[in-house]
Amino acid sequence: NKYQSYVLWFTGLSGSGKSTLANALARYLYESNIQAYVLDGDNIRHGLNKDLGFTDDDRKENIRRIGEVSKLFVDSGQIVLTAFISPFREDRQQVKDILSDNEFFEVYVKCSLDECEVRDPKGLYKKARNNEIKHFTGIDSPYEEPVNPAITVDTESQDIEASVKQIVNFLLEKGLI
Ligand code: GGZ
Repeated sequence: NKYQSYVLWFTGLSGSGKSTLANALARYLYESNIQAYVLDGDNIRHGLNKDLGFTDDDRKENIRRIGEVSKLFVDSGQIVLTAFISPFREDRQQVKDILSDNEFFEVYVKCSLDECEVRDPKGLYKKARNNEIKHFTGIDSPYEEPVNPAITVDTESQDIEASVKQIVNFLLEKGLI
């Protein structure tokens, strides 16, 4: 990549659209000849982190490892897009702290719990409401909203394409692409 390396750290509830958005942005960048790599549950929780579940401690360890992996990608010259709930402020801050100032940008994928529950793409909220899944984020496990994210995209009021455009504009303004 001829561009600076950094992490765009997507955070938000299950069903808010983090993975969809990160993948749509990666496709957009690819078409602009900018390489980016997406880290999400599919390639991390099924592999490196398959020993981890969803207790607070496991989520902390999940995010810590993802932070370290992201740092390695950044050191190797990549733009990294991460899509994890990452519910705890402290854990996101910890990732920010192991990277340089211009290497970590928090993207808050904002969508109300009500809307995420209506979407319920995998039927997990329903299971959580029925006590078939424990420690589900937003139901019986907390989500701490970002205090000062680099960018907030409201996926409840705008479609994915508009959110991609919003992030692309942010990247252009900051000289990151
Ligand atoms: C939250 C859970 C849970 C519980 C399984 N709580 O919508 P999804 O399915 O595809 O995304 C969710 C994903 C969350 O994993 P993360 O690694 O992003 O979480 S964290 O950052 O908090 O470590 C959901 C599924 O895993 N899932 N059980 N109890 N999400």
